Amino acid sequence: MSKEALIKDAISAIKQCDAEAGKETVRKAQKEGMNLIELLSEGFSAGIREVGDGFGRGELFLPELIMAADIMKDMSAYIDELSADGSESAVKGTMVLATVEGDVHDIGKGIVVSLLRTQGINVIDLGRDVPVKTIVDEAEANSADIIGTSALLTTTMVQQKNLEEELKNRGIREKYKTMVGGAPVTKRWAKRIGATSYAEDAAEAVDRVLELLTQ
Ligand code: B12
Repeated sequence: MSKEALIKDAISAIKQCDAEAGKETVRKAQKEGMNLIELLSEGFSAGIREVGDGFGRGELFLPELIMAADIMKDMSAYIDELSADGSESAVKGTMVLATVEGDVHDIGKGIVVSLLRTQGINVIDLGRDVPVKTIVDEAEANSADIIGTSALLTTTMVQQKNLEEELKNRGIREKYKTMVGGAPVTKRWAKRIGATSYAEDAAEAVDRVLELLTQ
């Protein structure tokens, strides 16, 4: 089966809210030797965006969007399970990662977490809707090297700025590298708020994190 056909099936599994078809596609892709992270980003993620667009146009209802988002998370977890080869690679650094307060979108963050873990980064996933104070407390408690935040709403992006301020107020800004991401977040925003780094997607996040850890 071609890569294009597998991607098409992945998109359709999300649109049909069919977890079994999704898992079957993952297994087929693995058999074909396809990179499963690619299937996740080009297939399943594209599916959830299409469902979101349909919801935006009023063609789908919220329960359908929520169901599709749940299937998307199942697919992400399934790919994680299959990708874990049991071998412990040397830990290259520690990063805390959270979706900011007021924001429940955690699918993209989950993909970033999964991909970083495959690259030997010790990622402490704080979940979603996490207050800035908790993020900083956890970074301190875990001696993190990097603090990453995800924001999917234009109204919650400001929490990424609040994080920078919280670190400054505690006199510990220089201790950490900070990294921001999420669909509405841009390189320009990162620069404006004084974040150390920005990445557009999970693959770029890995490159940036590895760079930050060697600086
Ligand atoms: C799924 C979804 C939901 C699900 C979320 C389920 C979940 N567990 O995540 C549900 C149904 C719950 C939901 C709720 C809402 N949603 Co919504 N949702 C979406 C949707 C369709 C897809 C988001 C997604 O998962 N994308 C796929 C992932 C893989 O992509 P990603 O998140 O961008 O992540 C990638 C990168 O951004 C990056 N990245 C992400 N995080 C990080 C972090 C770091 C550190 C780095 C480096 C990189 C990085 O890497 C990821 C992988 O490559 C989008 C529409 C869209 N087209 O994006 C709307 C969207 C984000 N939602 C929107 C809205 C408005 C809402 C609601 C307010 C709706 C409402 N009126 O109730 C609520 C908000 C509730 C809240 N308080 O958070 C708007 C936001 C508008 C805006 N700009 O502010 C969007 C854009 C829809 C729209 N067009 O209007 N939503």
